[in-house]
Amino acid sequence: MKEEILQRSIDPAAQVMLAVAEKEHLETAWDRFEKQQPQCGFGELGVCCRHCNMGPCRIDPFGEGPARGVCGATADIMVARGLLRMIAAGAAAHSDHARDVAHTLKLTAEGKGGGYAIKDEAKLRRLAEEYGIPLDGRSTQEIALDVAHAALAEFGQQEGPIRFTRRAPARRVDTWQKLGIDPRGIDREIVEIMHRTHMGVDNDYVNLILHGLRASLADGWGGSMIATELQDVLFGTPQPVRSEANLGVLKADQVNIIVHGHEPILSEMIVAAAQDPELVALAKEVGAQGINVAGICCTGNEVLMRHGIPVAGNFLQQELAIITGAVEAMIVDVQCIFPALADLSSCFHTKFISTSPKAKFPGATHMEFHEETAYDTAKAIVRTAVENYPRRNPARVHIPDEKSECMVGFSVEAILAALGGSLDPLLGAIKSGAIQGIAGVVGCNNPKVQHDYGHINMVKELIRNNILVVTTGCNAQACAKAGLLRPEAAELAGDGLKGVCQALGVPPVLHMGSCVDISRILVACAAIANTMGVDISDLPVAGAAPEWMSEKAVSIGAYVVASGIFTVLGTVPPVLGSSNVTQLLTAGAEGVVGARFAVEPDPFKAARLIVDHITAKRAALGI
Ligand code: NFS
Ligand code: SF4
Repeated sequence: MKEEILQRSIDPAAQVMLAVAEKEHLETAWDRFEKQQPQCGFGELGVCCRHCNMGPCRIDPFGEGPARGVCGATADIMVARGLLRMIAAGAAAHSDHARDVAHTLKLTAEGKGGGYAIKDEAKLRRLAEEYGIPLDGRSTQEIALDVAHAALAEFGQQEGPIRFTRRAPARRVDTWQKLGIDPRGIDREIVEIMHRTHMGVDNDYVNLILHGLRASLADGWGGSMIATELQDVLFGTPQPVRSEANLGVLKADQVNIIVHGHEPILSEMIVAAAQDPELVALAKEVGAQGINVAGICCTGNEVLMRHGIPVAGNFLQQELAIITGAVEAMIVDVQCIFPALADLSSCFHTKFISTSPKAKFPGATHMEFHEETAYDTAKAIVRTAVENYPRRNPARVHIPDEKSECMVGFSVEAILAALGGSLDPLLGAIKSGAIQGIAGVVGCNNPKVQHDYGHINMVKELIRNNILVVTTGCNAQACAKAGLLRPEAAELAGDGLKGVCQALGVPPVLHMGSCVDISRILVACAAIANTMGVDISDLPVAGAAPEWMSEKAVSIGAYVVASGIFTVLGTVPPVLGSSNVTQLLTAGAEGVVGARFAVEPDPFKAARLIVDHITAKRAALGI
């Protein structure tokens, strides 16, 4: 294998496919990344602004050229405003996803949901209680309708707190209130970012960043948490289940369908339709042995956790999946989908099918998906894939052998069940030192760094140091591919963590779901802090996003830090052009919200930062 390919990814399946891509002259994100070099230095530092048409303006980071934009905006202002707009986009993405889930719950409660049902009634009732919705003598449908309305109301709410923020310890809420960052309605906070970052509005970088934290909290404890909770109600709360991950899950003799994107509203129905006897029979008629659904990105995580549907790969493998030549349809909804997939799939028989009215792709086949007719549309989409099977060219099929087993589905409910119904055994293990602490390692891939290298090395290093890792998103898929989500991976952990995992029969790395499910990590941290009678910022916990790329990751990082959790980023955010903003995020924030960011591209050094942080937090707690 060529060194250049080995440098692009540590994943053997990705390496095989990159070699095929090169041989067949197919362009991937890595090639386009190279063509972008050198990337714009102003953009990298965050010191360019296009917020009005007196610009674009930029600031000379070397202090020789202009120090202010036409309006007088400084580097501090540009960097802070740019960061806030990233938070706005990320929070909007998660929260608009949540809105669709709440809408689906509403339609289902009204009997208009085209095939959806309420799968976790107990959770629905718990949520209803939290919202103060009466339960006695009422039908599931009535309760569900009230919960859906209550959730939907939180988007446009003008005053008063977002319900689930009150799951946080009282001291945390108190901090938010004192800082004026206790979020109001979700949409309101996002709109206020757009207002404040308009030309000539908020020009105090501290005031800007504080509002960015407020909007991010509306994502983490609002939009994302609503998405997670209502998805559990509709599709079931994940429980441990075994599956497989990596491109080797594609099958040479079956119709392969990839679901890629984010909202299980679509992928759940595709999974169901792929099991429809009529379509399975059709697959046999066209010469296939069956229909194989596999996931990429977070919608893949959703159906992996709830149905054991295998994962074909993470973010940077979306093109590689098509290059296997064995994919009949790549079905997408929203977020993290390369527009490049249209051209690439046209080099194969693969149908690239878009489904969301919010996300169209030139060159894609658009089969619009609406909740009311969900199952019928899902069937039509799966039928298109099946009918495409005879067009596959077997001479161009390259499915790599690589795949790994995984155990996934560790919702907070599932973790509690594994612990025998109470957090006490976990707290005991933390107090005894068998488990030193907990790290949430999450986030994307990014061609700026070797694919999966940061994810895997950081996670291995942490478990070796007896730090339990909880994971979501594309990190979770990296871990699945690398075999770290198997109970046997406990062998790679330090003795303490290994003992706990072996006693419970769980992996040292717990897959908690998709990126909106980082809300599950918040819920777990809040529950631990409440049980111990401390704030989240007192806990021996940390967060990390070793290969992040998305604006959603910026919102996540912001709400994790604003929740009191030290967070290490592996790729550099566009803030270094302002030493004041950089200083605030990586140091000053500690005195404000009890946590800060660090940036460390080397996963070994980053893991060390986390180990040291956890050691210090343990000492402060006297454990
Ligand atoms: Ni999260 Fe999950 Fe992956 Fe990054 Fe995209 S899929 S929502 S944004 S790339 S982890
Ligand atoms: Fe330039 Fe100010 Fe307009 Fe930004 S807002 S483009 S810095 S004049």
